[in-house]
Amino acid sequence: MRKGRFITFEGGEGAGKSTQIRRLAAALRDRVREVVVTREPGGTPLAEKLRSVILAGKARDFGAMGEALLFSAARIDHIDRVIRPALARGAFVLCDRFADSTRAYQGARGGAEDNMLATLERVTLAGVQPDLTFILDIAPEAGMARAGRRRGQEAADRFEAEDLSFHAQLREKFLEIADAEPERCRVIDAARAEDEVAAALWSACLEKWPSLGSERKQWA
Ligand code: Z5A
Repeated sequence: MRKGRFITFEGGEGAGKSTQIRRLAAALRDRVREVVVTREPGGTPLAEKLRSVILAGKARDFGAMGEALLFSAARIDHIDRVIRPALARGAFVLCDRFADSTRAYQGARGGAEDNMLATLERVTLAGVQPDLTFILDIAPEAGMARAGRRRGQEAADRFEAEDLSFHAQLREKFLEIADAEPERCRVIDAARAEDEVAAALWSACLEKWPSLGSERKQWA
């Protein structure tokens, strides 16, 4: 039985997802018994192996649908071994990227067709849906500049190396997802200072789960 809460973080490169997950996890740990922080692609040994293959560009020749299948294989392992058990224990699960990234990245630039991705998503998730999704929105130029500064001399990975028009399309895709699913998604202006973004995320959590504002530890 599912008792926990599932929050996903989505958005373009350098939007600040990892930074904000750390901050939200710290805020939640004061209030809930268990917080699980995880990421995609990855989160299990098997899924991390697939992550290395995909981000090195070794699966690129399979095309967008082939890459979507690999991301989904990694996701099934992640859901089965980490996410579903954590939700069953009553944990808050915070995940850096999830199924919306497949919709956006593999669907961008006329890649995999939306209806094929939707079918794949239904099979892959098998009912494990996020309760809340933060779409960290930032102009791709600004996000790429942040990520480039952090990367320094390291080579760009499979997706970082795509051009600006690809990243602009991703932004549109994420905003379309938020428009289509307003109950689940909150678009957060991620161009602001870190503290302001963190405050916006926290207030969205309080709006969704008002009892998080009480002093007592909960979600036993
Ligand atoms: N992918 C896919 O195609 N299909 C899928 O189904 C899935 C994924 C699940 C995974 O990359 C790639 O896989 C991803 C999509 C694809 N491709 N890309 N690109 P990843 O996990 O390695 O990278 P990422 O998800 O794109 O994250 P990122 O580039 O590491 O960015 P981030 O986590 O959003 O940002 P950050 O690390 O928190 O911050 C970046 C820098 O900005 C850092 O130096 C911070 O200190 C700084 N920062 C953060 N916030 C701020 C603010 N507010 N102001 C100023 N500076 C800030």
